[in-house]
This record gives sequence, C-alpha cells and structure tokens, in this order.
Amino acid sequence: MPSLAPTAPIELRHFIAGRWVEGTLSPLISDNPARPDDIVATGQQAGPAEVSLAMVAASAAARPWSRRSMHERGAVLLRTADLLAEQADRLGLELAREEGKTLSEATAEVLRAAQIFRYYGQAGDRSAGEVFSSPRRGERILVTRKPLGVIGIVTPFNFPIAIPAWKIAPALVYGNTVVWKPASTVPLLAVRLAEALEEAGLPEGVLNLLLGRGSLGTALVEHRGLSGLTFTGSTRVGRELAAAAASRGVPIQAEMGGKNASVVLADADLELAADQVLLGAFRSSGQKCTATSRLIVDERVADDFLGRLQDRLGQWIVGDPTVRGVQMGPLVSEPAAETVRRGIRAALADGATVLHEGQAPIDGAGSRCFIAPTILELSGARNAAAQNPAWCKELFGPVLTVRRASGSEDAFQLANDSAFGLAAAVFTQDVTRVLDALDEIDVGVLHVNSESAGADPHVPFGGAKNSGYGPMEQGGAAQDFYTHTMTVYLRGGTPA
Ligand code: UN1
Repeated sequence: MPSLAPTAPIELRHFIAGRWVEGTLSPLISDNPARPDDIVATGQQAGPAEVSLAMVAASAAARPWSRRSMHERGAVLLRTADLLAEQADRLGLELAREEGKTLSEATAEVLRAAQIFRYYGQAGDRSAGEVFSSPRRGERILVTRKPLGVIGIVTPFNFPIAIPAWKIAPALVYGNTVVWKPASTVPLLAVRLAEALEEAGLPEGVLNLLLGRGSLGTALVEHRGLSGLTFTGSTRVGRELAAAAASRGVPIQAEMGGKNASVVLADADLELAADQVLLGAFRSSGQKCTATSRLIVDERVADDFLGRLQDRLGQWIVGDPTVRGVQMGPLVSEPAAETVRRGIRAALADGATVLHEGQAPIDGAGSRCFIAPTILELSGARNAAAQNPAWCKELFGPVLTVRRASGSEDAFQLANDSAFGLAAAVFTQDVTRVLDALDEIDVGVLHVNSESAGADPHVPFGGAKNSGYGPMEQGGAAQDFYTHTMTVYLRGGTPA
C-alpha cells in the first residue's frame, strides 16, 4: 500500500488562558522523519512572554478549579477520554507522521491516552485519604489531600500523547492547574490533546500549552508561581531541572533514562522469549525509556536463542510507519539518528561485534532518520565489556547489546550492572529463579516472561537508581506527587 500524500502543514498555536495564540519567537517546524518533504505542522515558538502569561492564567484558575468536586473535574477527563477514543484513527495517523512510530503503535497510544483519562476520570470514586483513631476520646484523625497549585509539565517526544496523559490527567483531577511544554518535535499531538480537553469543557486557564525548545522548561522551573514540576526525558535535562527546582523548594518528579536488560535463562520458553525481546528492543525503533537495550542470555542456550531472534529480525519490515504492515519506522529526527550512529561506531571501536544488522528501507525515501535494527555482541574481557558504551550508555535507538552469562546468578549480576534501574525482563519457567529475580534485580518495573516495556495506568511506574527522581507516576502513586497531605484532628463538642 502506498504511503499517504503529504497534506498542507497544520498551523501550530499555543493555548493560554483558554485562547489559541501565536508565538513570538523563531519558527517551529514539525516534520515527518520518514519523509523530509512532508511538513506536518508549522508555527512560531513561545518565549518568556508566553511563559509569564501562561503562569498568570494557571495561577488565576487554580482556586476555582480546586473548589470543584473531584467528580466534576473527573467528568471533564471522562469526556476527554471519549473524544480521544473517537478520533483515535486520525490522531494515530498524525502521531505516526510526526513522531515516526508505526500506525498501529500510534493508534494504540491514542487509545492508551484515552484509557488513562478514563482511569483518572474516576478518581472521585476512590479513596481520598485515610482515617486514624485518636488517643483522645471524641476525636478522629483524618489524612486528607490538597492540590499543590500550578504544575509545570515537561514531556518527551517518544510517547507524544500517553506520557502527557499520565501527567496531565492526575494533575487536573487532584485539583491542580497546568502549564505544559511538550517536546518540540511533537507539537501537533500536544495541540490535539489540548483541543480535546478544551472541547470536553475544561475551564480557561486550567491547562496552558506552550510549544518550543528546551529553554521553555528552564523558564518554567524558574517561575515564582510554580508549585511542582513533572518531567520525563533525558537524564541530563532531568538532573538540571531537578537541581533548579530543589534550589527553589519546588517538588519535582523526574523520569529519566534506562538501560533495561532482558535476561533469558537456560530453561526459558525460547519462542516466547524471542518474540518478547524483539518487541521490547525494536518497537518504536527502541525509543522508549523502558526498551530492552541489553540482552543477557545463558551461554547454554545462547546460540539457539540468538538464532531465533535473528530469524525474526530478518523478517522485520522497516519503512514508512504510516504504511500498514511496516513494523519499524525511523527515529524521531536526524540528530537523534546521528547520535545512535555515533554510539554504534563508538561501541564497535571499543570491541563490540555486529551480530545482526537488519534491513533499513531500500531508499529511505531520502530520509537520514532510519537506522537498521542492530544486535551487537560483547564477548571479550569482562572489564572491557562493562565499559563499552553499548553496555552502559542509553543509545535510545534500535540497538540491542548481548552478553552471555554462566548461569542465573551471573545473569542477574549483569542485569544489575548499570547506573540505571528502570525496567527489566526475566524469561524462565522456574518459579525458584523467578523468586531469585525478585530478590536480586534492582529496578522499578520487573516483567516476568513479557517484554520490558509497557505500563498500566492503575499501578505505579518509575525507576530505581539513576532512572528516576522523586515519587513514582501513575496508579495511587500519582496522588502522592500531585497533592500534599493535610492531617486533620477532628473533634465535635464534649463527648457524651
Ligand atoms: C511504556 O513502556 O509503554 O519515556 C511506557 C518512556 C517511559 C514510558 C514507557 N517513561 O519511554
């Protein structure tokens, strides 16, 4: 099936105080990484003037919004969920064009965002605090929750609608207002989400959207009116924002890098493991902080397992992600692809060998954003392997680095050999090894016999070690970040 013909670029605007306004800084262009001739959307970036206006609007809207009942706020989220679900095909296509993930992944992501809005839309039906007994007669002690105020939200390119959903939905339902800065490579999907919230009846100023480069995030964290900041993205930027927030006493939640291992033990169901490792490593071109980028396989089954993995990868279709049937698209941008190419070169110079280089599109439609799915192996001296950039640096691309282990203990040790601790996957049929993995592997999310990526909205998500900073996201954990507790010593009159 031929890919779609480019359409006229969509006009990008910022959403401030309930109005769509033009930016005042340099141009912002969202292009299709699979097709350099396809400009998806254009506009002008927001600058410091827009940051001030958005912060003023969010501050003014904070009190009236927090006074509404949680059920009333949730109703806006439930309408947003319906609107996103109704438009999933159209938004999925725009997402695939703008970000480069496949149409099926992109549409599934829009539906996932709808599911997240639905989950938080029902927060009013769940527990809103705790009740303790008191050592004093005639008294109860309540632990209730209050919103923080204005939340700054800074989101990455790789889940242009799901990650914003899992930050914006809890921020709003727990009574905060928002100033949101999405990654500059995916502004259109941000506009679409803000449009859905507007159409769902969100009052003006409750959500403000600013499009532009990273300096907007810095301006946000430096603004006096900010009450909390949530960030997903690179470790470098996360650390900078966390330091700036901490120096001003602003609570921050930062979700940063990963270098996630899949461990395949000797007794694993190798067919299942090969399917799952393939998806974990190469879906979304490996651009997930939960992607499998390290594979640790027991040496007794290594040749067999790697053969199965390579057979599958040999069939993997790389190309224009808007064409049905394509399994992997480009990376989000040429600089992103260049970084991965440099990372592969550095890994090879340090002793890695190429085990498999998959197929990249024949002509790439002229795009330099494509990288063939690649498996590297580190088989030399242990120290050298542990220092190799393919083992310790997050490349954020379709590159899987393999090491062989001499048994489960060695495998778990290798899995822990990382400064990061976001996710891991373990493949085994042996419950004793599963329980060992629970004890030994230090990550925020552990998958047993499923790929390392994926996160359900009703349970906590986040990383150990250098992968995260501050409270976890999603599920009940979100309430911890987007509210503070108020302990109420509650008495009536003199007890009978
Ligand atoms: C997923 O694994 O489906 O930026 C979600 C990321 C993570 C989200 C992963 N914060 O890739």
